[in-house]
Amino acid sequence: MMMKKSLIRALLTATLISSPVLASAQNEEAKAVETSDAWIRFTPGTTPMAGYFTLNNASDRTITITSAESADFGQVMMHQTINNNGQMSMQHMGEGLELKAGESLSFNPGGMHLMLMQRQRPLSPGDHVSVTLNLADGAPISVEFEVKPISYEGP
Ligand SMILES: [Cu+2]
Repeated sequence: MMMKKSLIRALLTATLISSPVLASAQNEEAKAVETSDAWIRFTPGTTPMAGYFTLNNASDRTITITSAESADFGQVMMHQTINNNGQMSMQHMGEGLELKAGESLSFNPGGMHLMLMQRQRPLSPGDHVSVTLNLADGAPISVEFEVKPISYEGP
């Protein structure tokens, strides 16, 4: 009986420790911002790659993403694809991306994307890349991306 109880307690503790909610409990802002469907479209060689994901601000206040960075890339920028009469170009999004309370935002092919430049190690489809989103007010948010084949169209 005693052994059973302690086993259950150990299992409960293990579950709690691995919970992402508790892991970010020290950081209310990160806890309230959810990211999902994070993927990177693979490109060969040293060509920059684009990263896509969805952000959901479940908190009760506006957050501002000021920049993004990754140990696997020399530079990460937030870009917006612009379609000017069929002429596609990209624009740096500047100093801050604001997300109001309760708002969701998707980075998608043809729209906003993370421009991942100067890769620091060889990457292949199936690899995982961690990107940090820096906030104007609050601790940074870490997002795990999966590298997908060139032909991948999105989740
Ligand atoms: Cu770009």
